[in-house]
Amino acid sequence: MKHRNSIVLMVSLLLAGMCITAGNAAGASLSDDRTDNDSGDGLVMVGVSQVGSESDWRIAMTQSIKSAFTTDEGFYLIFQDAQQKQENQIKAMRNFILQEVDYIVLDPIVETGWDAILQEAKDTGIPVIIVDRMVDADPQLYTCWIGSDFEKEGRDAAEWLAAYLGTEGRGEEEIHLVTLQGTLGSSAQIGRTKGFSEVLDEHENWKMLAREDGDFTQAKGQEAMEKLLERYDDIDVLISENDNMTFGAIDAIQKAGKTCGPNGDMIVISFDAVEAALDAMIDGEINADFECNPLQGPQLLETIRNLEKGMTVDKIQHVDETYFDATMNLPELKAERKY
Ligand code: GZL
Ligand code: ZN
Repeated sequence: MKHRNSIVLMVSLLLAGMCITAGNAAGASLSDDRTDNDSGDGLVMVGVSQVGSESDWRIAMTQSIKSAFTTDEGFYLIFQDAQQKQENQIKAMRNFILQEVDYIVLDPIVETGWDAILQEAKDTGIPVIIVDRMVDADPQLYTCWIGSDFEKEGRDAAEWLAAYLGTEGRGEEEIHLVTLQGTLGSSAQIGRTKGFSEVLDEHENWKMLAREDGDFTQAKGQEAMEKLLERYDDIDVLISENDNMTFGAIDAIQKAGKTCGPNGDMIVISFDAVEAALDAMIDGEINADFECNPLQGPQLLETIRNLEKGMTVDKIQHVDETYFDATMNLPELKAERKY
């Protein structure tokens, strides 16, 4: 892939004020020119449009990308945090096109609204790689997608609950559930809700009382849980579609004078399995947590490397994931994890 040079530098300097960080993982200043590195090739320029910094998971994913795409590895990274606004992502992508980056990486906050900008990138011949969340657009408009199987996460959580209730002798009991949903329309929310619902429908003694939008943040998770606790006095299970909403919900549960976790009034099932959530599980506040692996930087780096060599890459690439529950040796497992 030909590498861009002086136009980029001029345009980059113009964009310096547009809160777009450029340069290598250490965020080298814009004045660093992109002259040849030791190997004599120019640096491969990658523009990344990230959802935001709304959760521990997101911070870990951002770090994974920044530590993969360094100048030592032959890359010039331009990283833009959209503060959870789709219009900021589209603006950033337009800037990347203007700068003639070699690749655009998009983590789309929601699935819809991307056709036009993806077409613009395609028309300029810039490959777009989708990471983490998915777009609802013509697959011809992007090279590949790297991320989690969100529906599997949701199904696995429901199947864990069915097994757990069985061991607790509550397999036939009427079970009252509530759900805190992530950013509505995001593939993580769509997939987790859909996957869980498919198994929910197999248990006629499970009653989903309500689903509330917690937007994947701790504050909104707490607010939504407070509303649910006011509305329902018999909640047996909370399904929370990410750990940060779970942290907010636990505060709301405890403020309401109730308890949660393996020895509590309420079973809590969460998603992401970030470090702070494993701590909460060790403290007995969460029953099970379904991992969503944020360490996608290395797989993204390998994919771009392969594309640079002219190889074709798999259109859909799932990252490996597992789950944790209170029966496991969590301190040991936590020590091995990178996030
Ligand atoms: C999932 C990712 C979600 C996380 C949340 O891949 O898109 O967004 O589960 C994050 O923590 O906000
Ligand atoms: Zn009940």
